[in-house]
Amino acid sequence: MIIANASYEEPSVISKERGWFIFIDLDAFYASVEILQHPELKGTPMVVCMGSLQGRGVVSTASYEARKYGVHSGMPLRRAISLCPGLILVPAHHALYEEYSARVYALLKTFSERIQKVSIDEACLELDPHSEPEKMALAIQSAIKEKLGLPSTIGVASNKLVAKIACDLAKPNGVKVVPKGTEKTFLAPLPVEKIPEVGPATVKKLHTMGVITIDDLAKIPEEQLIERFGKRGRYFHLASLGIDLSPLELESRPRSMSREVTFNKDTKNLELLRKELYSMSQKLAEDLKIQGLVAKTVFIKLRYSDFSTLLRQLTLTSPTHNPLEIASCGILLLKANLQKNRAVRLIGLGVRNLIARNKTKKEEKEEKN
Ligand code: TTP
Ligand code: MG
Repeated sequence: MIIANASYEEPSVISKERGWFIFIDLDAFYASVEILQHPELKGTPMVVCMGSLQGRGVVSTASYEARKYGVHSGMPLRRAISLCPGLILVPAHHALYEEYSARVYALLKTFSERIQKVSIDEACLELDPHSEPEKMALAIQSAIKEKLGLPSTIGVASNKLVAKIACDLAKPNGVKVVPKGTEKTFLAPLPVEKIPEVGPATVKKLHTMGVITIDDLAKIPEEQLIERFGKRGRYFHLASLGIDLSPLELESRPRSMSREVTFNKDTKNLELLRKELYSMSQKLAEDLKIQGLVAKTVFIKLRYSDFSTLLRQLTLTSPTHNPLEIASCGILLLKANLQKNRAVRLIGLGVRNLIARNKTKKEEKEEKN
């Protein structure tokens, strides 16, 4: 149980026994996905970048080898190159990162249905109070590595906020458990900027108030923080005590759906590829109808014999769940992108950008009858 300071007045909520929160963040995510595509990059100082490789490009993420030179996300490429001679630059492939993100999410769902996707490479799971969270965290970390080849770090605590901060501290490739009741002492020595939402401007203000560590923050009366920062003041106060009562935001709707087939024998046969797209489009349309969804974006995946993988997508002017429309988009993408002299090992078809479908009047009437 967390003991708040004497002025805190919601004991009934605080004393209610809550479960364990497992916060997962993939390590150097975009870089790790690129390394899976190009294993020769492993162990090198490299960055995944957005924008022009020569001109005004920016670092999306840096491998941990590049971080040793001070290279980090958001840094202009020119600066990164000057800090780290020999830095390898790789252009970003967003559709591929989305795909890996979806695979990680699907894998995590096999551990617990209570899951919140926090960002493209972060998720938080909730376990019941009597589970063994450390064992679970280690099992999750191994599964992500073994099944998908990706390194990750996991923080475990009695709430989301402390679990996230623990995860941050354990990077890379670590697991950090904060035992129940030790949240405040765990946070106390850390710099205030470890609290999410305490950005550079807030840090400056806090520093002028003499607040450097989270313990310093905990000593400032709540009223003073509210006076200075409004509603966020209350959040800062609770955060400094290791309190976060926010529940998981559970997802009610899938982000994407996809189907894929791996051929027994690699193929260059366009007719066969088209046939597979048709059959996958039927299944996808069925899945969409069951969930009452329509899709705005259709994508295909092609994996050639050498395992190089290509993802291409197109966005429709009006969303659909029509199998023929989905198939036509897939075939269009296939024709535009297939390299005819290369044999295909796997083909996939998927939809994303899913929204709830408004039923037609006729369907509503049929449902009522
Ligand atoms: P992060 O989880 O913040 O960073 P990371 O996974 O690369 O490294 P680590 O978690 O080990 O510290 O972000 C996830 C991905 O989001 C990251 O791989 C690239 C992308 N990203 C950007 O494109 N720009 C940014 O400024 C940041 C912070 C991330
Ligand atoms: Mg990450």
